[in-house]
Amino acid sequence: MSENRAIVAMLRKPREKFWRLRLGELKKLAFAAGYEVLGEVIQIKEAPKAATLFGRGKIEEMTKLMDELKVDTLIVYNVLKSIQKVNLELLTGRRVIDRYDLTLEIFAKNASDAVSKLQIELARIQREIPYVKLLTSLIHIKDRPFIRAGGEYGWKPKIAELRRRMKKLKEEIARYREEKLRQIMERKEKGFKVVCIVGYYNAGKTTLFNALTGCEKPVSDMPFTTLSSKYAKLRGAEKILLVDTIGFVVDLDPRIIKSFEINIDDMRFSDALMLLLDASDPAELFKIKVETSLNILKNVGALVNGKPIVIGLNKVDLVSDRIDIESKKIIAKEIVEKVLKRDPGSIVELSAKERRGLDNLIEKLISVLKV
Ligand SMILES: Nc1nc2c(ncn2[C@@H]2O[C@H](COP(=O)(O)OP(=O)(O)O)[C@@H](O)[C@H]2O)c(=O)[nH]1
Ligand SMILES: [Mg+2]
Repeated sequence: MSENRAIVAMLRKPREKFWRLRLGELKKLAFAAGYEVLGEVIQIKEAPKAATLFGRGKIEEMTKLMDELKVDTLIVYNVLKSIQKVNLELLTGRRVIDRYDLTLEIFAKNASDAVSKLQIELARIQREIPYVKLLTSLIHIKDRPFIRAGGEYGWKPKIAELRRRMKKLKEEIARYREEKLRQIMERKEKGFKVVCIVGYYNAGKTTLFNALTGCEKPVSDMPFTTLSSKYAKLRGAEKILLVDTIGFVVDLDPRIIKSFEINIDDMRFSDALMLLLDASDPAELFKIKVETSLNILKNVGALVNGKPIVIGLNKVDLVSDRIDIESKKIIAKEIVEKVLKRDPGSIVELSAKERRGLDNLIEKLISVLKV
């Protein structure tokens, strides 16, 4: 059986909206993590089963499908509790991962710098501890006659080791964070203004960053190509720095956001945000992205004290219909008004790839920063 053959499964409520879209995004993540998704199973249910998420019949159906398709990984859209994960693994005989694990797998694949690696390891350990605890306690029940042979005590050192490692990682990350904050303060003291480019993956943030700074950071349509943040001077402006950082994904788990605190600091301590949107997204997805981006930014404290936010509608080269572009501008404007209770001003149309609309954007950035 190939390691990378998978099916996806989702539990959704009867009247859940946009589930097809969300499942589609999960499949894109799976693809980015290196999986071949060969099938899907959906259960429509008001409330999940506490112990297994899915019902028995559905689990049998999944197992049968995985046998037929020779699949050994079950990717679950819903974020699983440890008990649900363990039970699904026992019942299906497959490796089971959820949306959270999947995101971490992509991070791990793409992390090249030390601090991203540390942050990922921490997130993984935080996930692993309750799982290992539960798993070993189950084994311990099953092997009751052997408790004395190390069953009971066997897992305790493992958990202790994970806890020690977790403590060490937290300390190391804190040191990086301190250093990072020191650099941020130093830039401020030197009179630099910082614009942080934010938005979903694939919006074109890195392409725009490269076009505006002359850098050559790698660009791709895969999520989380950019993990570490990079600062560079905006061309034509001596005192403005741009920072390109990690992108959002649909249904991003708050714990993942938390584990990328260092990147979030770039958003928090910037003088303005540049929210980049993809004009070629279908309207419903576009809406979800604008709304969640703003909510994440608000929740992490990146939009306090009336910090200016410039909204860029990128990839207009892909949209030939003028009405489509205008309607997306209206959607974005309405959502900003609803979520932030303020007027975003004019929304800048651009094509980072074809370098259209960039002068207009630079002008707008300079004007909101009042430099
Ligand atoms: N057609 C078109 N493609 C773009 C544009 N900007 C970026 N892209 C493409 O979109 C994909 C994602 O770009 P990237 O800059 O890595 O996005 P990021 O994830 O937001 O950093 C790449 O394949 C880019 O070539 C644009 O203005 N027009
Ligand atoms: Mg990028």
